[in-house]
Amino acid sequence: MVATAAIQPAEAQAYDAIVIGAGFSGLYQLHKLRDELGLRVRVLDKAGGIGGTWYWNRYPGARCDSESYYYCYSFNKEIEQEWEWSERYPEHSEIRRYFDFVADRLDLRRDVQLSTEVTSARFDGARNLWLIETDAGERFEARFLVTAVGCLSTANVPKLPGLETFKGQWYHTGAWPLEGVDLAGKRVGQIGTGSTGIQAAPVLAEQAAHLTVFQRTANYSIPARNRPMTAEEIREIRASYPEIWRKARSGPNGHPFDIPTRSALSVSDAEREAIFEKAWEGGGLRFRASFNDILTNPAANDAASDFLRRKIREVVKDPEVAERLTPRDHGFATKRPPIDTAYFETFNRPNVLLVDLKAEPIVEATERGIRTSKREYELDVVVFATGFDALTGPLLALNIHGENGLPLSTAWAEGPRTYLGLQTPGFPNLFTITGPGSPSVLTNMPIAIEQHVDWITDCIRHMRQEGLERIEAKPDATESWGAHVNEAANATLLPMASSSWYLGANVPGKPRVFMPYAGGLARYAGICSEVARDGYRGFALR
Ligand code: NA7
Repeated sequence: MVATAAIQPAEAQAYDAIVIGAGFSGLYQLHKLRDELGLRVRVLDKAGGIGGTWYWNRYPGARCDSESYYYCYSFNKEIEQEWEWSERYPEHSEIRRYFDFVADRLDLRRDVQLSTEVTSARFDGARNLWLIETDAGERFEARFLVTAVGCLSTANVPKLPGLETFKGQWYHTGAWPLEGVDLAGKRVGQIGTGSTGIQAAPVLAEQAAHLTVFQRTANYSIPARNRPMTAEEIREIRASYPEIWRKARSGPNGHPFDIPTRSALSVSDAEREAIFEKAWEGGGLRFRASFNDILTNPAANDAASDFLRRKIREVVKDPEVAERLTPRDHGFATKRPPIDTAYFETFNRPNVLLVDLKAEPIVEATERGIRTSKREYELDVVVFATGFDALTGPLLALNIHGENGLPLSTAWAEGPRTYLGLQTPGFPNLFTITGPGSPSVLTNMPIAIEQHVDWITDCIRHMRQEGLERIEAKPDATESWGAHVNEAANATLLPMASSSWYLGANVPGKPRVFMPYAGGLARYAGICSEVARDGYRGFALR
């Protein structure tokens, strides 16, 4: 008789910490835990390269909306002084080169395991360890699990009936083929006019024979005014970094802008117009900082929105097209404000057509293209610029189970519940970098990421010094934090944009909860520091 041995699961590899994600957060977290605390750390990422969101977002026109000189790490003087950005806003490939530079400089690659998707993570309460499994059947165990999966990394591809019958190609912008897509001579249909669609449309229109833009919600946009950096600017920026980082950390959004103390209503109409005009000419997200109350005072917001609507009419030659491109259902910046390079100008091109989905909703995809309630549009390529299952999507995709097998999807059935966006009750030793309930997507991300990684590192250092094995958010602290997150959102106009992804409104069936913390990054960082100083108030440690 031949004994058949049962297939044994792979033996678990032991680490102090497993970090999921190799973008800004994961790489910095690796550096801090490994090089400062001396921990054994493994970073796992399903991508074939480092860079997180910038590994995946390679669609035509993809670049960052934060300016390059502060869309980067601030923790390392040498990196800060040696790296040189070529343009005001970094293009996706340049950001990947920056990651390569950082990874080589800090010797990070040897602890980063790529092309490895985490399929589950389970907490073993008896041993206070996380057990992590991957798509290759590997198993890891670690005291700490840190998710560094980004906030906008789970593609939202609408369930379009008939898509499987479409004979052309379709792509989501957030999973753009590495080798690129040759659009020459093609009829392209782009669905979505958020930040991504607004960046992509002008470039798609140049590359393709014809572009049809399917717009559900008209959007505001500020010209980016991208340009090469001059040697003089680079010198000045390098010399001013201490001040740049001080401003970025002391402001509400992690941008090093001077926020004026004036209200949009405290100046005459002519002065207000001149200030908006100057900000428009300067370009970029700074427009939002023209006055201090654009996001809190409806009349101030109306003034900004009205200015931007007039700009659309000035740029777009066909008045009917201009009207369809004009947002009327939400105020400026209540949804994430895009910035652009010749977006509205694109609709003056003879090879671009705007389809207003409010007037003719999409019914289905067909073999030849897309059919709306009015007609069929023949297309060779469909580009879904339809955004992401933001903030919670990437975390829920990890199949995380906490104490007693509690699924994260159950704990968050009514929307995310976190303490400080860092932890969820029932999930000890799990830290979420820029998780829901933290300022995250309302900020210039690297600054928010560094604040979180520093806090998590200090917390783990503290636990090791004190011989503690477990930290868990308390339910009552979580409830009060949730109430404070709501209160902070309701003090702004942000919850008023009913179709916003900040609220989860872009994903059918997702609970409507305002997810990021709108109370400002500086205030938030102060709260986190206080909590730590107060013996990690609101957390149970043992
Ligand atoms: P966004 O900002 O969520 O934009 C997605 C766009 O796609 C938006 O115009 C949506 O219209 C549209 N959309 C989504 N689903 C559909 C369906 N089913 N049919 C038609 N149109 C649809 O994502 P982005 O990628 O542009 O930007 C995300 C962030 O990435 C950005 O804010 C930066 O932080 C970086 P809607 O407005 O929901 O009516």
